Order: sequence, then structure tokens, then C-alpha cells
Amino acid sequence: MTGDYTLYALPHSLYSGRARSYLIKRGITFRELSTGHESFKNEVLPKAQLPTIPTLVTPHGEVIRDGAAIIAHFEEPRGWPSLPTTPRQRTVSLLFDVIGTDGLLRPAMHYRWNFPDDNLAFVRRHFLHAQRDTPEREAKTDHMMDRMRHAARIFGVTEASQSVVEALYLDVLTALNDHFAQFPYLFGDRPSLGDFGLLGPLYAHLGRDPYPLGLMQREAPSLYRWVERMNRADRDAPEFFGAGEDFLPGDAIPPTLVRVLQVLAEDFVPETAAAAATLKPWLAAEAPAAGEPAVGRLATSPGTAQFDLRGVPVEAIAQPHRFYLLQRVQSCYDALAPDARQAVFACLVEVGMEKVLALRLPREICRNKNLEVWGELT
Ligand SMILES: N[C@@H](CCC(=O)N[C@@H](CS)C(=O)NCC(=O)O)C(=O)O
Repeated sequence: MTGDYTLYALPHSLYSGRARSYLIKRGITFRELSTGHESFKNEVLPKAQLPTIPTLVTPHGEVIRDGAAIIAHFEEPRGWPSLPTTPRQRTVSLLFDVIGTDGLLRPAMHYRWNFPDDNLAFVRRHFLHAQRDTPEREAKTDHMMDRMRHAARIFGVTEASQSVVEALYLDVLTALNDHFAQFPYLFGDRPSLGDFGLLGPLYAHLGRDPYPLGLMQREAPSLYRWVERMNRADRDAPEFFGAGEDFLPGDAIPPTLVRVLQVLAEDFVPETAAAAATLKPWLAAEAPAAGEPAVGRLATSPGTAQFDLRGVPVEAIAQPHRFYLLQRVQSCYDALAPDARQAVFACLVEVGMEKVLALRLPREICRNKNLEVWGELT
């Protein structure tokens, strides 16, 4: 018996993990199909416009491409129940969503592709089985794997930067582990939009491929439990006694979460600033017409961003997508009353993230027919 919804996704796909977890947690019945099914090419792709996963087909045949859009499809009509209503938690939850989808790609790609002794056979099995058994299957698998292996380098992992990428990731593991030792989810007893975004890199790559999985299980068992928990329909928190069902009271951002954000800020802020510095002149020179695609397939970009990570120079592709989701953080902040805005600003100063409020592109990114497109020229 299959569900009413069909999710085109793959177990080893980063962005699929976010949408899948959302559907599981919200109790939405679905069946999952790989992109190797003929229906993906013939029926879905013409409406999806880009061959990316996750893509959802609703019982009415509506096709929704992109994890954020899939989640919004369920959240928007219900007044965003997965977003806390209080100012600090709401803003920070949206911030975690973009950090998950765009800010942790470097360790995700590094720990998948640069540990072939442990990972390669496992990963190859997944790429192979994403496709039908045709004569071209092996060649197609190699092609797709080469494309994604290349992504590790263009997201900024080189011989020179590898040790800093690893050191920073170990600090992220420790900080998240300390948090999830105290709370089942980012904001207490209930998963939020930020949890779903953060799960992307921490599931398919960092919490599932053999090498990083071992690392997480050894170094961060409470984080590993959160990864498991995010893929279960129930609360899955037997180790927490007397816990409830809601976000933390009093708009609290607990000290363990402050620490997580401080570590994440170390590369999220300089990378976002450098990406803005690359994209702004590109936008001015290109002046794409309103409605032109702003976001393409993974690992395509108009240029690179250069910045320092703990004193080590890093060069990574600058992708407009991070600004698409950052717009939501900024709009949430802009819509607050002055005293709430002050509270959020003070919180972001404490975690070293206040600069992201001002890192805006001169052109808005909107959605049109399953594509993220440039908004009006201003
Ligand atoms: N913004 C999209 C990104 C989706 C995405 O890039 N998915 C990857 C798999 S994790 C993909 O489909 N890559 C294939 C490609 O770029 O050709 C989302 O959040 O759903």
C-alpha cells in the first residue's frame, strides 16, 4: 500500500533528508521513489523544471521541487506550526535552516568523498541503485559520482584547508552533542524548521556514510540520537525524563545552543560575506531580467568566494541559494516590533551572527513555477 504523496528522493541525498524528515514528523503518508523511475523523467521533470531532489508529487498531481517549497506547501496554510512564534527562536530557527542547506556543505562533501577506503563502496552502491539496470548504468554512475566528487573541491576542501575543515567540524560535533545531551531538539521538545534544515548535511552524509557515521557515533552520541530521532514519527526521546511537547518557554536560546551558533558562525559569516561580495558585482554587471533563474543545479555558481577560516584561506563557489533562504531570516527580523528586534539583535551579537542581517543581495530571489528566480530590478 503506498501513500498519497510521492517523494522523489534518495537515501544518500543531502536535501532529501530534510523533506523526508518533515513528512515523517508531520505524519504525512508518502512513498519514496528514486529519480531512476521513468515517471520522474516523463511526468515530473517537465513540471519540476530542474532534475533535483527532493521533489514531491501531491495526490492532485501537483509537482513541488525544492525542500523548502515542499515544507512550505504544508506549513503555509497552517500558519507555520513548525516555526516558533517568539522572536529569537523564530529568527534562529530560520537561520539554522539556511546553515543546514548551505553552511555545512564543506564538511558534508569532505567526509563523503575524501575517505574512499571507508566510504567508496557504500556510496557507489547508492549511486548505482539510484538508476535502472540498463547497459549504461555503470557509466552513468561514474559520471554522477565524478560530478559530486568535484563538488567537495569547489565547496572549498583542498589539501591546504582540509585540517581546518576537520577541526571546525569536530567543534561543531562537540557543541551539538552537548546541546542534544540536554534537549531532544534545537528549541526543546519539538522539532522546528531549523531542525529539518540542519538534518540535511547531518543525515545522508555526516550521519550515514561509514567514516563520518563512526566519527559521530564515537564523538557525539547525543547528536547521533537526534539524527535517529529526526527520522522517527514519534518523539523518540526515551532518555529525556519529564519532557513536554513544545518549544522552550520564554523565547529561550539555551547556552548550549549559543555555543553551537558561535562555532557555526566561524565559517558561515565570512563565507556569506565573501559570497555577497562576489555576487553583488556579478548581479550589477549581468543585470538578469526579472524572472530569470537565480538558482540552478547543485554546484553551479557565477563565481567563487574567498575568505579565511581560522586564518586559512578558503575559496568556495558563491551560490545565490544561501541568500534565498537568508532573505527569510532577514524578513522575519524586519517584521519584528522594535523591542523584539533589539532582543534578536542582542542574541545574534552574542553568537557572532549579527552581520548576516545586513548581508543582502540588491535583488530579491522569488519562486516562480518551481524555480527560484530573480525579482524586479530596483
Ligand atoms: N534547493 C534544492 C536543492 C536540491 C539539490 O540540489 N538536490 C541534489 C541532491 S541532494 C540534487 O538533486 N542534485 C542533482 C543535480 O544537481 O543535478 C532543495 O533544497 O531541495
